[in-house]
Amino acid sequence: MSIYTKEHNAFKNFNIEGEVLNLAPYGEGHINSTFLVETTKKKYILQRINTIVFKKPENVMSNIILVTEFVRNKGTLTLTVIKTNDGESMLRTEDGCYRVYDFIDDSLTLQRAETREDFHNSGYSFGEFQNALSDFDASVLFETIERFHDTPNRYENFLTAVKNNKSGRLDTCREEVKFVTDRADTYGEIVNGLNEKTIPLRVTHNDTKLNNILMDPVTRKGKAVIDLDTVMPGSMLYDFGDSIRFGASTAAEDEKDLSKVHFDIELFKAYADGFCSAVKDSITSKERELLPYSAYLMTMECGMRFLADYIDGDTYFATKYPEHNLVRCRTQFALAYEMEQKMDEMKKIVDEIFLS
Ligand code: ADP
Ligand code: GN1
Ligand code: MG
Repeated sequence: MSIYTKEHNAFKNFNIEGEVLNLAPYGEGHINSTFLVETTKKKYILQRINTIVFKKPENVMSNIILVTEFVRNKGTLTLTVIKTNDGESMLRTEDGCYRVYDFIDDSLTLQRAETREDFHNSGYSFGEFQNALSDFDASVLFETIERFHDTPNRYENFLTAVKNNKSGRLDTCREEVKFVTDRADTYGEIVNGLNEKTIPLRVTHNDTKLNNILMDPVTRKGKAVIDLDTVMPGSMLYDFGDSIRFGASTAAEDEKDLSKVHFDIELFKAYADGFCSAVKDSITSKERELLPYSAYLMTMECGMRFLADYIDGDTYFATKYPEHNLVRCRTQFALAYEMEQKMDEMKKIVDEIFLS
């Protein structure tokens, strides 16, 4: 019998075609447990939703059903939720909440852009995804994670983690903690702008890592935007900044050798070109001005989240070894530091994009 018996048992409750041939872990997400299931007829994605992160998974599924129906009606390829035999969008079992999607075949998940063109294309697709949601009624959406990109609030939570030092690891990361506290006065611009309404609130993806988009292996263009758990009202700047954080690095998010981790300004330019060409008709001058800053901010925010989780004892992000979150936060801080040095160059690139 397979070691994934619980997952097999859960999968049987969904309205699937064929008999299961294989079920195995899949992908490199940090939040949900993802499995590829091959049946005699088709392939599916089975996920156990992380209910520590998503406290109300039924709200997540309600958002996903609404958003996918909306964009599908506009002709966009998107996730297809497979219902349970009882017609529900997820299954609650003793070991957690499961959902099933159709596997989107003939697609690539990139952990790193292989060429600048790949990254440019992902920027265009994330921009287009936002356009597709521009007339979506945000009031029907649940906030699946409260204050998800509220960086000042993330900073407060970070300070609480430092104060409590639950894992006793604080002495192993004093330098990293100082890197975050030294920059305390830089975290508020987007949240303040949203509150003061100088930055528009839009429906955004909020987790625009390169591995949250499926690419066409032939054309190398974005095929489908996935991982829709955090689609919520937010700022376009979150989507832009988070993509740069993950994708404009010369190394993996968990590279241990920091001499390999650099912020690649050419990749920044490629993504900015793609994203801005998609949102050129809707982006405001304030948003334009803050694009470079958003890259820095999302990188600092993610770094402080990794570090807080390390200090808390790894309760949020999936980790493969005890220092994994510490290694991750170091890459983020290395990138944020280089972004600080290159801020003027980034601004010039954005200005040139809008002049051309
Ligand atoms: P997490 O929230 O843990 O990041 P994701 O929903 O992003 O989980 O899924 C993890 C990975 O599984 C993705 O990066 C992608 O490679 C793959 N994946 C998820 N859904 C699909 C799908 N419907 N078709 C093909 N691949 C998928
Ligand atoms: C998580 O789900 P995944 O792996 O695509 C996280 C993001 C972080 C990212 C860091 C719901 O993204 O916010 O930026 O890890 N998602 C959630 O890699 O917290
Ligand atoms: Mg993901």
